[in-house]
Amino acid sequence: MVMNRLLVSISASAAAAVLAAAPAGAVVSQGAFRMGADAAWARGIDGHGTRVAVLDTGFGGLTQSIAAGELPALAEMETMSFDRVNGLDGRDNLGVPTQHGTRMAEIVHDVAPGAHLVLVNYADDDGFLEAVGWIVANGIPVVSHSNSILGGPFDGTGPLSRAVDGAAAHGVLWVNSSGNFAERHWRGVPAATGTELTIPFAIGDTIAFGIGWSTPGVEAVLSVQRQQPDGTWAQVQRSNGTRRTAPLTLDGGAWRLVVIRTAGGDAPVDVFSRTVGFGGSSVPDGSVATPADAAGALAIGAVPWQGGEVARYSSRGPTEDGRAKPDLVGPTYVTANPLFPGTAGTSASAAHVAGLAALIRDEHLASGRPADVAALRADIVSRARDLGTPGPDAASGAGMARFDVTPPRLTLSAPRGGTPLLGIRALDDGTMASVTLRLNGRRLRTTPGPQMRQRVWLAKGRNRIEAVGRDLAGNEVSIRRVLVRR
Ligand SMILES: [Ca+2]
Ligand SMILES: [Ca+2]
Repeated sequence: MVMNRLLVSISASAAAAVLAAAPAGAVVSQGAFRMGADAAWARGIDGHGTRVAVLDTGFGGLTQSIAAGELPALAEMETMSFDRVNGLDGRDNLGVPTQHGTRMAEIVHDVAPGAHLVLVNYADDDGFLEAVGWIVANGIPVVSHSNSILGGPFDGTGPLSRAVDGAAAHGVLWVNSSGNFAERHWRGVPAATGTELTIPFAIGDTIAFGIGWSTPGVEAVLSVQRQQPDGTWAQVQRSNGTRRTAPLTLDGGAWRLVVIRTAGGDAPVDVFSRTVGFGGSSVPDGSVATPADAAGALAIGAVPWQGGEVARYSSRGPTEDGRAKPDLVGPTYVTANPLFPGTAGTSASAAHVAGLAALIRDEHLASGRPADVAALRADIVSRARDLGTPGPDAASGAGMARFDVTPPRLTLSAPRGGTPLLGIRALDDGTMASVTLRLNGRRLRTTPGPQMRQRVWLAKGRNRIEAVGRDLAGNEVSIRRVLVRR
């Protein structure tokens, strides 16, 4: 759940256009508009009546976020902590104070401002299982969980993934980040004598690894080794019963990671790294971690909100047992709180989709449609916009999550004359991305926003005019007109 606070490199005008649409008092994530959540708000659908549990390791910075108007008052939220040492503030997977949960809650709140937020945190596997039980017992219908646990198997059969399946069977729509591990994952057959992975370690790196396999009878361990003055390698750490290594900060020596098969025959294992990339040893396929690997989890990959390309780091399917994951992708690299621009990773994407789930549940309840997990999942997946090749793929699943599936309505005005001033105007419940004008098949101009006025020079005879409008959620419409110049 590494949260990158990268600076956003969007154009100032695009940012201004999106941020201008935000309600007063708080900045709203660009991802909300990219999903066309504003098309829901325009119809009074804001997630009210739905409790969303934001499950995380820690909620540092909560007071400041509430004071800034980025989250509702504490009295309007619920909180529950299963971290008996640090309470709701919590610590991240490496034991460091974290505001990750607060950032995620802000995103859910931006997308579904009417949803009732329940902030829940945990510190370890037992705490996670307790939290799942508490969420089920409290009948909370949507969970936003942006964390990955790196002890395998990664085939949906581990205890944490089974717990998520149980929650789903009890009516919880569990939205989970698929993980940021496409470049921090290795899959291969380790030797009994040990297979070294080439990791570009650096002084000061804090490292933590996990391993898993599905083949019965196989056992394998991770060995973190440091080179000795005489050139030999000594083991400093070994993966424990949870198939993970404890966080370790590297000093200036030479370090390596070795995967050792200790039982069973040749069989593939998956190795995940919490922090550092695997360089030339990285294997993007199969990099979806736990509990996103659970059948009951809606696993979410990452696409920067302005574009249509899956982020390089976004974990890819399939799972160890060959199931397709992620289920879909959501927007990331957003600003939901102006003090934290560029909140990135599949974490942010999953929080957006959890907010979307609250909107869609609200819509289902308001219109008398079924709002059970299967109905909501089916609706969310069916609305996704395919990215790239049609059909699900290992990087983007069913495509980009969105609420708005309605194309804009376009009007084209064309006064008579040889050089008419054409007017294009688009109406949409969501936010318009652009309008484009084509003349005789050639693109004349594309402008951001909902309208354009453009003088065109018409050739003698028939001139084919085409206006295309596209909203931020990717819905497109075009209208055509033939203008004759005598
Ligand atoms: Ca916000
Ligand atoms: Ca639309």
